[in-house]
Amino acid sequence: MEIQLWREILNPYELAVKEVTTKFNHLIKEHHDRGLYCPIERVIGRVKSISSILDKCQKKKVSLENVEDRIADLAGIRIICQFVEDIDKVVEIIRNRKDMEVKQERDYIRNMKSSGYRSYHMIIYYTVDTLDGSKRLKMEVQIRTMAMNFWATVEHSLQYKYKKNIPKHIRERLLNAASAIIMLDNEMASVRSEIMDAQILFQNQANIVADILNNIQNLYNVANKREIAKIQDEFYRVYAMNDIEQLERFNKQLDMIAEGYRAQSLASED
Ligand code: 0O2
Repeated sequence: MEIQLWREILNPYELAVKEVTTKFNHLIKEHHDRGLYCPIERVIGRVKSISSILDKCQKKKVSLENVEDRIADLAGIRIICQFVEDIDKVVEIIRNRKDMEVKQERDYIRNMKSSGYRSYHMIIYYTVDTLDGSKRLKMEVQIRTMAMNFWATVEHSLQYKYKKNIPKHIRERLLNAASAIIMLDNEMASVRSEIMDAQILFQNQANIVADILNNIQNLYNVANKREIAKIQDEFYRVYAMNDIEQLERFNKQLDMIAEGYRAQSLASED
C-alpha cells in the first residue's frame, strides 16, 4: 500500500486519539478544580505505527484491505490509575459516556494472561468529523494501575528484544514480578483512603492559593501600592503557617476587601 494511502487511513485515528486524550485530560482537570479525587492519574494516546500494523496483519493473517475491520487498536488510549479500585470507576465512566459506545470488554485483571499481563481492555466506537465527513471508528482503551503499567512496559521491551521469544528463565522472573505487582497493588489499596485524603487536601490547598493569587492580581488594579505590599506580606506569613484553614480565612478577607472596592467604585459612579 502506498505511504500516502496509509496517511489517509490513519488520519481520522490520529484525530480520535487527540480528541479522546483531551477529553480525559479535561476530566482530570474538572476533578482537580472541584477538589475531588480523580480515578484517572494519566492518559496516553497513540496511533499504531505502520510497522506494528504490518506485523499484526502478518500474525493474524489479515489482508491490508481489512485492516480497519480486523485491527481494533489502530487508535489506542492508555489510562493509568493509582489504585486497582479506580479501574472499575474508569470503566463505569466510559460505559456511561454518550460519545463512546462500548463494543467489547476484556478483563485481564481478574483473568491474568499466562504471561503475567494484567490490564482492563475496552474496544469502543468513537465518531470523528473530518473533511470527508463523519467517521465511526474503533479504538482500544487499556486501563491499568501504575504498577501494572510498569510491568507491561518492561515486558513489552523484552518481547521486542527477544522477538517475542523471551527465554524461559526471564519469563519465570517476569511471572515472579507479576506476583509482586499484585501484592504491591493490594498493599496500596489498603492505604488508599489515607493517600486520597492527602491528595485531596493538597489539591484544595493548591486551589485556594490559586484563588488568593487571582484576588491579589485583581486588587492590583484598584488598591494602592502600600496596601498591596501589606497584603502580599500577609499572604507569605499565612502561607508559611501551612494551615489550610488560615489560608481559607485569608482568602475570605481578600474577598471582603475586593467587595469593598467594588462598592466604592459603584458609589463613585452614582
Ligand atoms: P502493541 O505493540 O502494544 O500494540 P485479539 O483481540 O485477541 O484478536 P489482540 O489485539 O492481540 O488480539 O488482543 P489482546 O490480546 O487483548 O492484546 C491487545 C494489546 O494488549 C496488545 O497489543 C498489547 O498492547 C497488550 N497486551 C496483550 N497481551 C500482552 C502481554 O502479554 N504483554 C504486554 N506487555 N502487553 C500485552 P499488540 O498489538 O499485541 O501490541
